[in-house]
Amino acid sequence: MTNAEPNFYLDEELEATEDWDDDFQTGYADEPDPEDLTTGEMDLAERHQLRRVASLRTELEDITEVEYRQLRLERVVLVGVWTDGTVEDAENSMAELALLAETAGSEVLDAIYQRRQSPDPATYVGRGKVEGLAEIVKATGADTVICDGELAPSQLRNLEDRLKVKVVDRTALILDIFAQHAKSKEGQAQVELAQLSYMKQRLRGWGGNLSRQVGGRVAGGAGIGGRGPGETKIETDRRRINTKIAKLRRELKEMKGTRDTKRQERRRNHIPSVSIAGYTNAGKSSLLNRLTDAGVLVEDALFATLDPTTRRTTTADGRVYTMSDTVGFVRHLPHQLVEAFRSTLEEVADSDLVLHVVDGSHPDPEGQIAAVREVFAEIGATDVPELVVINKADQADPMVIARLRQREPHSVVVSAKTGEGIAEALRIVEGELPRPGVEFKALLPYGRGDLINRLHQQGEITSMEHTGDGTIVVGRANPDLAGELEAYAL
Ligand SMILES: Nc1nc2c(ncn2[C@@H]2O[C@H](COP(=O)(O)OP(=O)(O)OP(=O)(O)O)[C@@H](O)[C@H]2O)c(=O)[nH]1
Ligand SMILES: [Mg+2]
Repeated sequence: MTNAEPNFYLDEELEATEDWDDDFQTGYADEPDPEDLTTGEMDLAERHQLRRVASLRTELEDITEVEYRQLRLERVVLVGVWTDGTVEDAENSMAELALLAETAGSEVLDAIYQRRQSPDPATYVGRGKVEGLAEIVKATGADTVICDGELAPSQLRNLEDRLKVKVVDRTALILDIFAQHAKSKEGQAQVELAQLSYMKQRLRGWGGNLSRQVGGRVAGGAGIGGRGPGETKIETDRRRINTKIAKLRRELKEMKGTRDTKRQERRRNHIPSVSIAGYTNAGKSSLLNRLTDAGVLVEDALFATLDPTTRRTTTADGRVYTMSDTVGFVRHLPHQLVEAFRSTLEEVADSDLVLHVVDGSHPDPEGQIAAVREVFAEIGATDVPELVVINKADQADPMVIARLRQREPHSVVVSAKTGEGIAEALRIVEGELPRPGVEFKALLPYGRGDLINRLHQQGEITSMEHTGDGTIVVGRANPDLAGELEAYAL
């Protein structure tokens, strides 16, 4: 796998956003024929294409770029500190870090972890272990070390000094994936805001660290976590970061305004909303596609979806509601991201029902459920009714499914791949949509077919009888509609 175009150079970022009012999407030489593909397939094709283009770019500005381009193909060694839990927990955590690294475009050469009470304040792994780590780095020819946690700037610096390669933490890695995957203007602004707040906290920390700026194999700017500013101009950079952060916040606020308007409109029309949430790669987008024919991007990669997609759909009896797919969660989701994505995540908190998708074939589905619920708590979504959707039943161990069913009685087992359980899931969802609040009985003249239509879409019709004077309808409606029916009440 190759890395995408490094996408975070401060100077470029600051300039690139000057003309943000223009369309962000740029064309590519050989785009797939849009006629033949769903939006999701197009996104996927575009994403793969973007990567390929980045790595195959041939024009060189000067000779030093030859070396520089090789650096982008990151060859990484993973390092973890295992403080509590079982050996499996530690291995799962490292396996996830490896997936994250691969999603970012790196090649994982080796992974090691150490059991310790807590990470070493100076060097993350124990000081005595740094030597051994340096040997592994040398033997494998790695150019980057990724630590499984959020490291203090001094820890990163100390490790870099001793290992002589670039060292990044899990937070920087996740930010990097988000940066590669952000597609909409809002998504890009959110990721950039998160990156800038991460960098701002670290400007001082990188101050004395030449390797971030020049020299050796760790030339400035390349690859994961290297998208920060150099050590020079730190003060000006800090000022520019602050200005940029303020600008992004303003822009995000405007974008949120547009979304709020749409949401209010939905509220006014009493259209119930269902959110699909869950751990990254659980199958949320696949489920949305299954449930609504949405045709959104599905990829075996972490954080494939960053931009929320909302689809309008109807129940078997014709009631309209919306279903939205959104960004996936992960253990220790960097708080800068939760903050930056808050307005997107608030939609989950604001919905009438959350479908919490969990990958039943994952080694630790319970751990994923717990991690997702932590984020629910952070975004104020704990009061929203939740249906646990145990996905990937086609490849999950039946014993694990039974265990999950027992722990999570309010759940349904499905396979978005084969369609198993989907009808049942829809039935439960429809049953849990909020019911219109007002009961009514009315005699509608034949000229008011419009009211009957609206009752089908927004209300609930219990019985309907055609008489000589009109149609007698009994059912439930929302206050607005019930008000309009008042004139014909029986
Ligand atoms: N075997 C099997 N694979 C599935 C099923 N549902 C989804 N997948 C696969 O799981 C991977 C992730 O699916 P997505 O729908 O992209 O997952 P997501 O939760 O939207 O992931 P992110 O957007 O990255 O957070 C893809 O390779 C899907 O084909 C299922 O029921 N069975
Ligand atoms: Mg998705």
